[in-house]
Amino acid sequence: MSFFNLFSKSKISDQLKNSSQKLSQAITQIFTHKKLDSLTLEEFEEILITSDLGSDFAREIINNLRQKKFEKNIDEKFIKEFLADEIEKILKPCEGKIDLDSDKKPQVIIFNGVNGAGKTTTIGKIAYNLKNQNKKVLISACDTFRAGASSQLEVWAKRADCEIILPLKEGEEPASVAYRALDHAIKNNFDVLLIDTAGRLQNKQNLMDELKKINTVLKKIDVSAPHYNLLIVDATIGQNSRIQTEIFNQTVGIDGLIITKLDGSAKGGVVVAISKIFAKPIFAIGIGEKIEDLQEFNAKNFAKSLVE
Ligand SMILES: Nc1nc2c(ncn2[C@@H]2O[C@H](COP(=O)(O)OP(=O)(O)OP(=O)(O)O)[C@@H](O)[C@H]2O)c(=O)[nH]1
Ligand SMILES: [Mg+2]
Repeated sequence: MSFFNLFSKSKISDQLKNSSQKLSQAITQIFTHKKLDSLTLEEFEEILITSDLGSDFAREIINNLRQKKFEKNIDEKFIKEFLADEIEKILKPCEGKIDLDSDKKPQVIIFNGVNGAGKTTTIGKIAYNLKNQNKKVLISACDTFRAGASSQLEVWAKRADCEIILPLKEGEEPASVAYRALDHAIKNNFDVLLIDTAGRLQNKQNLMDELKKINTVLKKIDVSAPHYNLLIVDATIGQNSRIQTEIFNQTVGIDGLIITKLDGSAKGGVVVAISKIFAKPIFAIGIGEKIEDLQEFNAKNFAKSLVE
């Protein structure tokens, strides 16, 4: 059992077109009629960095190429294949699967992330998907901070046809809502509890502490909870996502990522940079605003789509 019995029909290669066009055109330009000399390699390194693939990855690729002895002119096709292979190697260990078949019920999943990353939307998509796999799904609205947050989540809960636990009053402590939700989920034999949290910048210490508190309170009911702390990352912010991953990880321990807004983003390369540094599982990718716009993360497809 995973999030994905219902696959989004759109192809990741279409979604990553903006990322891949930029990279591909640049590669074509520098590798046409050129020898693999150090100037070409420098230009290539620059392209990899501006494509958000990350400086560590770029350096490694260039060193790797430098050590190869090429007799004839190198062509674009070779470079693209080589690059796609290297990207796939980095991404492969990050293909993540959430185990929802565990005997331990409910499986509790907390959605963390900065403002507007796509937490609430992603919960809607996942709830819908799991519901369609006959799972009993409870949603908890622990974003009690922003007016309108609960009603936005309620709309998603209705679409997905799932029950929701709402704050009793505006500004109720998020940890208190989470507590009530887990209590309800256990008593009513739910399979999965999805917890929405308010968006927060990683440098707001008091808000980060609030996330810790949600975790602590859940453990009072079930020491094994939460089973997953997910970080929802907006791909369009590019390199900024690295620092977010680091700090959220330090605060609550991130078990995996969901990377959103890969549709149309020209910054798909950042998935490689994040994977290279954190090697965290990527449980899903968001490729649109609709309820079915969530996909399983496949390293090979992603690598190919990024370079093609
Ligand atoms: N194109 C695109 N838009 C997305 C995706 N995921 C979410 N969005 C949009 O991003 C915006 C913010 O999404 P939310 O789900 O409200 O984000 P959030 O993290 O809950 O935001 P806060 O609660 O304010 O922190 C909305 O307009 C969503 O429709 C995606 O995969 N692709
Ligand atoms: Mg939200």
